[in-house]
Amino acid sequence: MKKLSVSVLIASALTLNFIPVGALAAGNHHGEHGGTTIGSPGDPGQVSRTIEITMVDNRFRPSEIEVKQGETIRFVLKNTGKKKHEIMIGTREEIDKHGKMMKKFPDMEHPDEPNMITVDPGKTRELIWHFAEAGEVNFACPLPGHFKGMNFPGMKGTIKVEAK
Ligand SMILES: [Cu+2]
Repeated sequence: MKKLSVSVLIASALTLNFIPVGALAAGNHHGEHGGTTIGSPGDPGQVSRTIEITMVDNRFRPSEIEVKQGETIRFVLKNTGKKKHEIMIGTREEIDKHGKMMKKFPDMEHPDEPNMITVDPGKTRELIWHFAEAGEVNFACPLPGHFKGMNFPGMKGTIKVEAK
């Protein structure tokens, strides 16, 4: 029974964490926040181009990516490492917040989110994202040990969104 209560706690932590990410993205999309916006989940029928990213233990290659405002990118994530990796697209703050939660619950499994997927070793998966506004969007693998925070070296990267 003890195990059950731990799962419930983790499930609540997840729900609490994921709601603000979606809410923030939606808010930005409607221009309510100004400043940096991460964009929104992309429509597979509107893909402008494909960018391949390789996940190794523990880096993204490449880690610096450039896109143009308005583009919808199909990211093809190939995990050539021996460990499971994730990619989370977000602002620096969102990623750091999620990384801290992962440290508290290192063994948790979570379902895919529009801005976050897990890729098992040897597997390739896709994430489609629309970049609505110019600026900087960040990504990272928030798993403990892979990433210490956006201000530290680790499994993270930057997407520069060039103005139209
Ligand atoms: Cu990783």
